[in-house]
Amino acid sequence: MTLRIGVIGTGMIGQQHVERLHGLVPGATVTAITDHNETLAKEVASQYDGITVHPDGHSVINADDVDAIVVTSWGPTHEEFVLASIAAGKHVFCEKPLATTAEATLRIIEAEVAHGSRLVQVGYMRRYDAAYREMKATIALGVIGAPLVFMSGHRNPDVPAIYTREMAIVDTAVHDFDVARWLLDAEITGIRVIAPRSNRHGLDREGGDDLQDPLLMTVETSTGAIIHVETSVNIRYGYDIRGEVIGEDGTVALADRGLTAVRANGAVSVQVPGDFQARFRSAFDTEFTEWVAQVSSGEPLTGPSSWDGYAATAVCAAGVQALQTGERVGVDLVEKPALYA
Ligand code: NAD
Ligand code: ISE
Repeated sequence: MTLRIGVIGTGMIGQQHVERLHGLVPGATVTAITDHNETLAKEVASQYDGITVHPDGHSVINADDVDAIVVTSWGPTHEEFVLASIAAGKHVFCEKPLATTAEATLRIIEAEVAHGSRLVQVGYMRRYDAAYREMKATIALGVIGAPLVFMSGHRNPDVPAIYTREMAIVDTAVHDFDVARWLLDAEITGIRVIAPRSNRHGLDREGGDDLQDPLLMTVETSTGAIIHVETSVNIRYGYDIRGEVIGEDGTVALADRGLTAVRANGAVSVQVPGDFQARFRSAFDTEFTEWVAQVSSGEPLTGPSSWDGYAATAVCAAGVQALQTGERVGVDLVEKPALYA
């Protein structure tokens, strides 16, 4: 059976996911799309056979030729489309964040729990990256002993003018929070945020606010391990995702990414990806391949759940408060429903 997918939001990442789901991922096809910008949606549909443009997200969700939904519109619209998909009894893959407030993510959890089985998956694609998976397997084998510290560096060469100070937490570090919870098998219980003087590239930006960049976050977990997150979003040299878990007997780190290492002129050089697409392309492919296979076969979903979406958003809210106040802010999650055990 081919899974017929409707995509809501055909901007930057929506277009990439349409391409992926309409040819690359086995057993999937895109039948319906929509975007606030109808001209854009029509332009995207015209590049493929068999895709109908719908007037809005609800029309996509309720279309007879749509089995499952992918939400790639702006964050504040996610709650509405995820809730409507659950009401229609259809599987929904929602790009991060699941919703922009913890209260909204809890409404999604409530609706999914009332439905009685998992329908929602959230786009935290790092869990599908081969290097992070090997890191998690290494920890599980006990090679480095119990994990004590996770150092996570999240570096972007630049960010658009619309990027605000808080986005270093809610848009960028949110990936580090999710992957840390998954790697360490722990919940996040508190956060502090400090900043050195700002990178000059984050100041006097044309059409954008001044940024506090980099940010350094100290994040506490339920197991007693500490996570250190560094976001540097104007670092120019490349898109570089660093990660090292320090355990009782050793460490495991993400290796450099280049396919080759050049030794010449007294130096060794390895290429750094230019952007998140280059760094995580195969993680996105794997993420959708596994999601489509699980939805089509009716197997239980194993990807990031509404609970993971809630936990990440709750940490972000605490992180923003910690940035604004300079204080440690605790993260108090509600009791986890059995559906997500
Ligand atoms: P974008 O602005 O390029 O695209 C979003 C599109 O959604 C726009 O074309 C907009 O017109 C459309 N849209 C907004 N509201 C809509 C509505 N109510 N109905 C229909 N269409 C609507 O943004 P983007 O960079 O593609 O990001 C989209 C989402 O993907 C965001 O939530 C973002 O955080 C997430 N994202 C995830 C990753 C990742 O690494 N997993 C990377 C980039 C973006
Ligand atoms: C973007 O929205 C993403 O999700 C990327 O993965 C991240 O690296 C970037 O900082 C965000 O702006």
